[in-house]
Amino acid sequence: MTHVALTIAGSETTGGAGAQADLKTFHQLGTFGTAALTCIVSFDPQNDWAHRFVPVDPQVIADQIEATTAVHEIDTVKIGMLGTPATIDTVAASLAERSFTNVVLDPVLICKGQEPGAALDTDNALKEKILPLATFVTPNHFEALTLSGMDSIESVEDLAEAARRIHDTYDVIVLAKGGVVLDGPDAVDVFHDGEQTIELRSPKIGEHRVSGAGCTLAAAVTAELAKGASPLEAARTAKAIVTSSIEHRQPGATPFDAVYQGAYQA
Ligand code: PXL
Repeated sequence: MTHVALTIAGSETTGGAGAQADLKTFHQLGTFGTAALTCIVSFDPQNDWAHRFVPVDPQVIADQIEATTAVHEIDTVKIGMLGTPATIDTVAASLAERSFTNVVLDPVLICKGQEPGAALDTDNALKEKILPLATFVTPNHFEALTLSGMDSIESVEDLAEAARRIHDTYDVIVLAKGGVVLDGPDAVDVFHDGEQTIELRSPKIGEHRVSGAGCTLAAAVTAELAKGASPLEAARTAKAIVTSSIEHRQPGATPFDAVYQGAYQA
């Protein structure tokens, strides 16, 4: 039987990010993908591709999680964009009711198109209610700053320090993403599990962000953990599929391209 992976995430209809990216990643890595949608994002072509954001009714989110966990045996779940404090309360309650072995959190903090005030509430709720339930977290540069409380992250050493602080504060395995933000020829991620700190490197492919890279990384960690990989093995495979997905990116009318997972071979 194929291992099942669940994503609790938003829909990004153009297929680059969100649940769409998660499901493609799950499939490419040989897991049976399922999704509970938390919100629907539609970029606005009349307004510089701003995010139009519509939350899914909290009861409907709870119903989806109830349905898929009743149908399948699921021990590994990814959490992507939640977007509102009410969604966070619902997802936190659903997670607490079921004891998933692996809860992989992509701590999507700020989404363009949201009110800054609402985003702050959401960020705080995510830290208070979801992070304590996570076992593995994948912050980008900005999220690593916010979660570690550091003033700046300018080097791989800083990123490693942030990963250690986040681990020590929240008792989670951390895969912190340097992406294109840190200078240098490589895109560097830092893995830290409380015992070892390991740099994962691949040559940068251009200097531009590609939509869905973060979603793909966390989804790939989720798929690999669902299949029984160790956290470090999962992180290495995740780095490899993200690199491939950026290499094979899909252009569109947006100023950013979108990842494509379909060319990755293990
Ligand atoms: O890449 C972050 C992200 C996650 N989830 C959804 C999104 C986005 C960015 O557009 O729309 C639903």
